Amino acid sequence: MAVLPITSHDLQSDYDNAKFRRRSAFKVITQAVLTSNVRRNCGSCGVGKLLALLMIAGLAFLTVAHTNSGISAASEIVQHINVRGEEKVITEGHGNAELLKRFWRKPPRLPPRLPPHGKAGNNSLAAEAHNQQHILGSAVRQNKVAEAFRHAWTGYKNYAMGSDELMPLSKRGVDGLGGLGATIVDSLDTAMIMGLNDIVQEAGYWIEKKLPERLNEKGQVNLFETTIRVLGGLLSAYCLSGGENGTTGGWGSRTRLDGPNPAIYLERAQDLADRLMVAFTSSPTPIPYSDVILRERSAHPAPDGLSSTSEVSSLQLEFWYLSKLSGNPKYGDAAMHVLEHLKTLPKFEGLVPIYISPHSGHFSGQNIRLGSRGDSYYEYLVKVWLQQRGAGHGGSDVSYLREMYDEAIKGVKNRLIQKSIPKGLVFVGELPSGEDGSFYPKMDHLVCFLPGTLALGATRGLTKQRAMEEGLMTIEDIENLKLAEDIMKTCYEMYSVTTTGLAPEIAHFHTKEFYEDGLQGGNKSSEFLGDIIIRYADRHNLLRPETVESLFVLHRITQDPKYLEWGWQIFQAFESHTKVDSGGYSSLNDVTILPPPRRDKMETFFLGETLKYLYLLFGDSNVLPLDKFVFNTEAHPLPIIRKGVENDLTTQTQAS
Ligand code: DMJ
Repeated sequence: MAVLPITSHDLQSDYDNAKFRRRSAFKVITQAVLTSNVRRNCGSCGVGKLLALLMIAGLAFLTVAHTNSGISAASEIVQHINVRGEEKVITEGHGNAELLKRFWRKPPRLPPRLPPHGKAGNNSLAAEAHNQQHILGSAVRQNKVAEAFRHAWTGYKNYAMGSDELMPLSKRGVDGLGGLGATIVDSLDTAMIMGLNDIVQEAGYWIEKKLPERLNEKGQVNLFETTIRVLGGLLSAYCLSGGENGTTGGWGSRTRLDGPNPAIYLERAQDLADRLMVAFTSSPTPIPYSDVILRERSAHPAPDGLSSTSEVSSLQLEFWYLSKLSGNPKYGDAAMHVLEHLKTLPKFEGLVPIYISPHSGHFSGQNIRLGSRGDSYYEYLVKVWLQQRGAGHGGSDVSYLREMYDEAIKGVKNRLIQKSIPKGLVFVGELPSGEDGSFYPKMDHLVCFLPGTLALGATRGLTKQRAMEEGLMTIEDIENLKLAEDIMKTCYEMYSVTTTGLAPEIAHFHTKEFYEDGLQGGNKSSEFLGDIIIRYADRHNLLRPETVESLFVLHRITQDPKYLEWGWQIFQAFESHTKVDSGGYSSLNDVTILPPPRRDKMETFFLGETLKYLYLLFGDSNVLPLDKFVFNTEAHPLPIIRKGVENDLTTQTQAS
């Protein structure tokens, strides 16, 4: 029997013709018979005519049944969208019923796509309608991210409240960061931004009641981790809850926040910082020791005697802001002294080795990279400059930071950027043996902070459009923004190339000099399978934020809607593969196989950073505007201080 084709074109025409009317099943059948190919074909075929009519009637019945299944069908569809936004073939061999169901399934309702910037058309009504649709789609996505945050928090609260991290598979807590309830403090400002007041209260009251005894009793912590996660989290909570006056608005929130008096957050921050200060004061050089015993107020170098370059240079946003809030310059002085010292050290085209000795004050070893132990050195050069350039540190000029940053980025472009083969992904490699050694095409996922940092540096947090209009961008800025977009694409492809749609911890890139066979990501439909090499030891995913962080910044700055789609795909992949039914999300041991084996840990930065950046990505760009706030390296927003408002920092968070 000849199967009569009903093409998507036919279906589309019917839909278009009946846009504003619901049509009955009877009309569907009669119209199909009278107007479609069926009528023409059936004219010359008696048996065929009968079979065709029966088939159409059957299909119409399925349509009605499908329509009636309403919400459940819609949610089923959502589950069947794979990470590239296409319909997924669920399993092979589902038989005719499944085929018919799929054939008649409405196209999945993806949140609306924006047209490329500036192409919305001249019709302002159409543009407004489009805008409304976009806002709606964004709200749906933001809700999904907020639900994910609640799921993560609930798992933590049920099984690990008060511990640093949740082990979601064994349903217990673990103190991997010194025992200060790191997940609580890291999560608090995310809950504030999402307007989840019950969580704000739970976290806030824990900080009020329990954190003091932890600070008194707990032992060893890492200076950097504690500063970025705990000190940064407390300071940001203080800022977002409106400081002493307790009113919000200036950062874009419309929600009144509950929880303790915000002054508590500042008090806890100062108590913590007073204990951490010993890392600076007991070192013989401006380079702080890496470890602090909080209850003893003593500090120690790491076992090998060295500090990480990124760690000693990523404390300044937090300590400096604390000085401004408390009126005590000692915090900012100590932290800024590190950068002033780093300025004097010899570098290689602005690039620096990943270790530094607190004993000698000099860099140690040759290893240069923007991945682990190097990353946030480059990030803080530009962020501290942005934070303080309008205010000055004790009247001093911070333009040296911008100069160090500009020089470093030139070095990155000269020495660390290459293109993969065959498809030409722009990636950032390493110089493990320093300036005289060879280039190594390895890129940590951590390096994916760089697109966001480059974009921030290029426009100073303004949109590209505004920065261009105001003539603020140099040729170099424009080049850097282009580089940001190229590396962003590579970071996205590191997700897209794997079977799960999630990135590995480390990727290697195929170049003329370097190739390893048989180590591909597993997504057969990716055109970059041959470019990205994923070694077995590097296939884990720790729920890290860097890629979505950069997507957020790049979307704010370029307003290119593709970044929304990329972020949504990544979020869906996290949902599909890392969500644990009983609560929380787990890291993965291997992103290239299905189902991916899980790792029993939910890192604090999944709540503090990853979900926060995703939420902000899909939201209104007036919330925490990037020319007024700078995010520390753990995604805690701190205000950019301007001259004239130094004595009243809360004005920035209160003026709506
Ligand atoms: C976070 O603690 C911070 O983003 C840090 O700068 C790098 N590592 C993690 C997230 O991956």
